[in-house]
Amino acid sequence: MNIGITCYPTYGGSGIVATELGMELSSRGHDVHFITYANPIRLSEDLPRLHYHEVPISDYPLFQYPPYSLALASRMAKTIESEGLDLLHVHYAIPHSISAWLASHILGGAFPFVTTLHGTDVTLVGSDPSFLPITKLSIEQSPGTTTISRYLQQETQRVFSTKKEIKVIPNFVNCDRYRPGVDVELRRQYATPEEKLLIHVSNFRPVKRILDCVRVLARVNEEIPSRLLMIGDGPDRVPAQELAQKLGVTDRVEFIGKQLFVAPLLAIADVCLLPSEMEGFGLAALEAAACGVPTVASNVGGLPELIDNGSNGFLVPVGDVEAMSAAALTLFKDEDQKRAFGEAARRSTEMRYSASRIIPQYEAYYEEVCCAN
Ligand code: GMT
Repeated sequence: MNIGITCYPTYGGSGIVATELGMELSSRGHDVHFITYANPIRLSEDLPRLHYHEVPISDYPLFQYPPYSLALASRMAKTIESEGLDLLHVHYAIPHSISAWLASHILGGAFPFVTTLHGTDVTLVGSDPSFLPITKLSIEQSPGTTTISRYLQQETQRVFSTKKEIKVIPNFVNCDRYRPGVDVELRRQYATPEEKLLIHVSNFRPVKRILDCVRVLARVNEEIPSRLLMIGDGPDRVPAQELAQKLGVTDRVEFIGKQLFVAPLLAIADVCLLPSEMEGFGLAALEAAACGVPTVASNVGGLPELIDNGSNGFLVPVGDVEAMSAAALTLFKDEDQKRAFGEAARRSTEMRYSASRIIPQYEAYYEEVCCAN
């Protein structure tokens, strides 16, 4: 097929899923056209059949807020025509879904597109009164809609009071690129062999509750010498650094910023922490699981669909630092159990969420939406 993909081309989970999906589709023989304001950061340039169409945006002085959604719709319509696209797949509803709907109408109103909802486009931004009506419209008008978990499917129907049929296609991971295997030299940069290593990956937005990661590190370090590796960046980085200072663990928490290749870093960790307030799915936990690293996470959103509490990770109430620390310490104190959890995490990922299992579900859904349109 000839597929157009629109996403946020940055470090957010939805952009990563969209970029990985495009690369998987291209490796399966599809032509994939990214229509975005910048080249997606994880996009590998040496793969065939991948194309990039930048969305130009005018900075005319009248515009206090340049109308990106409209520029995007025009670019989508132009690319559909010039490249002969079969279908558009947009990731994150706002504003991509309404832009796709406009593009379809520019071309007569029958062009097929799929909207994938990822999380905060439903739970935070989409449910904000300033965006709710337009997001509801775009979801209801989307010829195909998917969510990344059963939780988000139900939440979408509840938040937007809609009976719209929504297909669940979960997040996926390439199990060949994300795999277990400790690079001893790399690990030595962040911890000694006697120390335990916690890891966290996110965009450091308040919804991720990264200050809890620092609190957990301080707590477990009282019993077992430990370190915390923080990957990513965002608004809560400085508050987290200040907290580390206040708790006297600055030298035990390392912030290494945004990283292009997280797999080798995940693989050197003992436990991944995901204390989020909410997660549509929890891609970081899935990537850690593929690397054989169990996650201790909040018992929210789509996380219980991915983490089997007490067998491949632990789920604790949101904000319960003591429970999160106790779960990490359980694994730290019993090497055999930690290994068994890591192996179970890898096994369940291969069986349920490997790219080779999930990508065919997208392909089948594209065919279905195109045939129905
Ligand atoms: O939270 C993020 O990392 C960003 C956000 C996004 O939309 O860019 O991620 C969401 O999409 C990911 C990929 O589908 C999911 O795995 C995350 O759970 C989801 N984040 C939230 O719901 C908070």
